[in-house]
Amino acid sequence: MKKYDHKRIEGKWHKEWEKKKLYKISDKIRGKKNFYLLVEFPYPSGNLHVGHWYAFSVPDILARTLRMQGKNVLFPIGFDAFGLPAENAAIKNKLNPRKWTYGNIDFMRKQMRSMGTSFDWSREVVTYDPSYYKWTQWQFLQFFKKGLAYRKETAANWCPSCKTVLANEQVENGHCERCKTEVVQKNMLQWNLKITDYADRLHDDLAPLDWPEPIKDAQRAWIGRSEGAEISFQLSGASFQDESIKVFTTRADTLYGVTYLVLAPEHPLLDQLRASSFELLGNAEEVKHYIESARKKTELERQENKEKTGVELKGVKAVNPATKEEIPVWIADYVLAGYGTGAIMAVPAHDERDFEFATKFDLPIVEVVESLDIRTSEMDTYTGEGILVNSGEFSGVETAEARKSITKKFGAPKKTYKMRDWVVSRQRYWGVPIPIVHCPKCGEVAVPDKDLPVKLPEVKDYLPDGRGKSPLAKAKKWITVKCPKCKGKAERETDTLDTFVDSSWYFLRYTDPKNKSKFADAKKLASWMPVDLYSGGAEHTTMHVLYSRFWQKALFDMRLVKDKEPYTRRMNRSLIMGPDGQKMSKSRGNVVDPDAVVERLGADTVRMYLAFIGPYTQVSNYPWNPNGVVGIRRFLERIWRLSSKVSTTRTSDVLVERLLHQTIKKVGEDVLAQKFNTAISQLMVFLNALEKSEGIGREQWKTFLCLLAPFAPHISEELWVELGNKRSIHLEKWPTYTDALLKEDTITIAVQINGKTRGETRVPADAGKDAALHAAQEAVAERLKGKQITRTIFVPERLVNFVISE
Ligand code: ANZ
Ligand code: ZN
Repeated sequence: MKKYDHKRIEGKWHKEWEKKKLYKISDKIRGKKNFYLLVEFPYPSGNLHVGHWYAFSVPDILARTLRMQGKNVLFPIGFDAFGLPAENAAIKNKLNPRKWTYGNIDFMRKQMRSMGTSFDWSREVVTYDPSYYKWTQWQFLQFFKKGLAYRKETAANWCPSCKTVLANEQVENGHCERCKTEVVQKNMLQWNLKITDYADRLHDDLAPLDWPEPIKDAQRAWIGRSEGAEISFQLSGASFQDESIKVFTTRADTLYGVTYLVLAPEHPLLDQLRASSFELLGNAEEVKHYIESARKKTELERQENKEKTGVELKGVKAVNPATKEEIPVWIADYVLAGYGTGAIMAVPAHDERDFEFATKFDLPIVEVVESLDIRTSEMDTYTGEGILVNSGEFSGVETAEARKSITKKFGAPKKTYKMRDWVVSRQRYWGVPIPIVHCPKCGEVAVPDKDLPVKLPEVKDYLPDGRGKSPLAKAKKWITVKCPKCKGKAERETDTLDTFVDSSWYFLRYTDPKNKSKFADAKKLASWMPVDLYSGGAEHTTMHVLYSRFWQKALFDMRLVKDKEPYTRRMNRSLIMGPDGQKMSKSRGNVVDPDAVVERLGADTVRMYLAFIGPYTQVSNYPWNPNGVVGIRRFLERIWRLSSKVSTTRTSDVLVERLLHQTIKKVGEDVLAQKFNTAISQLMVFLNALEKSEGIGREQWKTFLCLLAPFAPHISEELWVELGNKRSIHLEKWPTYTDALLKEDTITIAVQINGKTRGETRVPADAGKDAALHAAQEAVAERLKGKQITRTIFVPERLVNFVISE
């Protein structure tokens, strides 16, 4: 017997499959249903890590199984090649991002082929390819024309030392992660997408989706819909009479308990004051100073539970519309400018933050809600529901009811969202140029379709610019254009698009990747969309999955796609940790290099080990276990050796035959449920039985190889061909099982006397009641001797209980 030489086998089959275009698919195959299995495309980091193997080779088991089960499966791959992660890595390696990315993709393609995944490479999509980003730009312009893309002053994280805008993720406790300088908030003109227009639909359309609840909950939390009321407070005092302050509250029922208002330091009223009448304030200097210091903090810091700070706007008073009393107006940074109206009504008796603030600054506290639960302690703030007190005509009314009636009388119902519009402009080089021309006469003008794509020019200096402008701003020749409208002298937009824009529609392009006249043909979209199953990382639950749902809905409204939702199902996968149970990282030295393991043990072993490591979609952390990998390798070697035991005559071992049918059923069902680990356990149980059996029938062996094929595509193909088969095992049909053969033919029945188990007996599975009772009586004959059976209880296939008189 030849030895199991994984290198020879795997190399051979990769070439063979590619030559035969085994995984190239058509959009329609008669008699077959389409299934779209999507995995998140990687960014070209340069080297495949175990996480990539886990992300691609395990879902490949599902793709292969579905194909064998008669589905026409789209299982595509590509590269998310633009964007900050790629650009930062390139800069770190002192390479032009273009060079760096191209090189990495070539390398990664080779590595990915070594996994033996059944991707249809002819549909590869690469986001930096002009034939792709032409359509990213085109779609952006559709958003622009519909008013869904707009440019506006937006607060951004600005590092005064690096002189660049930072993403939220690059700010650590208010400091730049690179130079440790304090980050400030700076208003900059930025392109935004109006995702907030879709907040309600993004929230409401989750309910009917068959997704795991935690994923839906995470999206709902991100959208952060809050239902409450807007209430206006008139200002008083000579110079502020015409002004009012609007607040957002979820507790309109507490209006009689409002003892002061608080504005965010960035509230527009303050800008207004600054322009005209700042000196009317009794403490203008103090206020200015406070506003400055608040500006230096990030939003996160301001929300942290630190000691509250704030200053009163001396000389300004507001009127509580319910009590008609004059109350003070403060500014404090625990109130955020971007949420609600940027102003709150403070109810220190029933809100903890307000209570803390009121106690610190000695502001009045008026109780207006009494708990109905007598166990509630009378200390501090009561934030629950109850009955109104001290609330004029509303005293005695329950809070829920009062919320409605007080809102009606003094304000208006209002929904607010935590989600903000999506800032998509980046002052960076490595991205899709925003296809807009700025004309001094016509303003923002869309680049005409015929001039798309606006190609990213090659530049020498691609490093982020000190003034917070994209390096493209220095490509003078590229910038200068004629205005498409008036033909006057104009300039191109120099910001590029956030990579999350590129990845918001890549799954649409897979359906028709080569189309030159549309982003995808409607027929092709119809044959594949929506995605049947989207498998990805938990870190993309909110941003990417939410952005792409928004994108899809916007395209839907423009009648460019037919589905309101892009993904029928979304599943998150678990994480592979280093052997020490910690996240793999170079600094910890616990990174497992998949290439080395593949070299030593083979791709089939690595794939199958990862599938075996634990439930795939449970979102837990599994440490890489070197012994576990070797265990799988041994399993494959046992299979290899067993092939020499195969005989042409079918074995008569009915036990093996029955187990085989049980295995077909279980493996099939488990794979569809993405329980790859238990499917493999079943294959192991079956292999044990095969090893013990006298001979192995050829048909049984063939069936077993078919079950193994999705998990270990190379070794199964090799053993398959060795049997004399001419056609690839991966074109075989999934084996079917016979129900009748699944049943155990004898079963064990417990025998009880007066409810206590006294023995057991085996009877044929199809034995009737009489036969079972007879066998049971025999099993406990000794104990029944001379006793009177008064009653017999029979639970089919489980037990017999004899009730006797003592
Ligand atoms: C009065 C009140 C009384 C409130 C009470 C709560 C309890 P969610 O559920 O997160 O939407 N709020 C409103 N705008 C704010 C802002 N820009 N920055 C900080 N806080 C803000 O929270 C809504 C509540 O958060 C609102 O209801 C408001 O305080 C506060 F017993 O109004 B409430
Ligand atoms: Zn013009």
